[in-house]
Amino acid sequence: MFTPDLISNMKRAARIVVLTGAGVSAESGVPTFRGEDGLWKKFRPEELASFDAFISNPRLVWEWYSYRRRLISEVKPNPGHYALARMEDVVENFCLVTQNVDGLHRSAGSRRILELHGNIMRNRCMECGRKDESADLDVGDRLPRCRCGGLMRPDVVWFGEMLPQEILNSAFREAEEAEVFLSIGTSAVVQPAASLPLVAKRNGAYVVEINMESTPITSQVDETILGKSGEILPRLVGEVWGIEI
Ligand code: BV8
Ligand code: ZN
Repeated sequence: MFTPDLISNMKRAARIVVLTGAGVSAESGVPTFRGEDGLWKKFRPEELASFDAFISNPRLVWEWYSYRRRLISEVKPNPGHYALARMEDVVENFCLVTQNVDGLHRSAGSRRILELHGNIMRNRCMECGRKDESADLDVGDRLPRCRCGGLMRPDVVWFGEMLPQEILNSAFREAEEAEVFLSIGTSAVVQPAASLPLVAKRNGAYVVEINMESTPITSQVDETILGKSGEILPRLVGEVWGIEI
């Protein structure tokens, strides 16, 4: 299933960086964004995952996030998440950069995680910036407010918003120093996350894409393995490090 190049590069690598997207959570039952059952099929990103959408209709946006929070609260990590958590145990320098906001990597035991787009279960005050990790799943008949009176928003990065600078800088530094870079379950269209595999490639990393379909970076990576991450990743850690998931 895996090329000798992939196996030897993974075995030898002291620094492995992984970028994940919604595809890694698909087998847990979390709908992806752009796939057949994708979230964006029902709603358009500009209508919901944007600051303007929130300002013009906070209740609609809050209901969309509550729907997603409830869905995510009922799902579990899948073997792909667990395989990445075990990879971190055996690789000297490992970093997991995720675009996902569902928190499933942490639930699966991953530790060194850079959440590029925030976390859907956390609220942030629009006035004072206070963060609240214990956000309610459902939005009640009154929109959530901070003790300062400010309106709370989901602590995620919307389109047109800057990613958290510190986290983004770390992600680029990790990509520059990676010996092996895995891009998993992402359509590689959202920037700046989608440029990370190419930064790794430009700096000499062996770059492998694991996805259900080819993407805009497929022609620029060393290898693309088409298939489900929940099946491929356990087989990969099994073959490289003898890990049983
Ligand atoms: C920014 C959080 C700088 C919220 C998300 C025009 C106007 C405004 C902005 C732009 C513009 N043109 C370009 C931009 C930049 C924009 C962008 O990239 N747009 C794209 C769509 C063209 N980016 C931004 O706005 C970013 N900020 O640039 O700031 C700036 C600031 C001010 C002014 C100018 C510039 C912010 C981007 C972050 C947006 N927030 N999410 C929320 O979740 O509600 S993005 C959203 O997409 C998720 O985070 C998601 O992770 C991310 C990427 O999608 P994927 O994860 O790849 O998911 P997708 O469904 O697309 O693909 C899944 C893949 O998995 C598929 O390929 C499928 O085949 C595969 N798959 C499915 N099942 C499996 C599988 N693979 C393996 N196994 C399986 N089982
Ligand atoms: Zn506040």
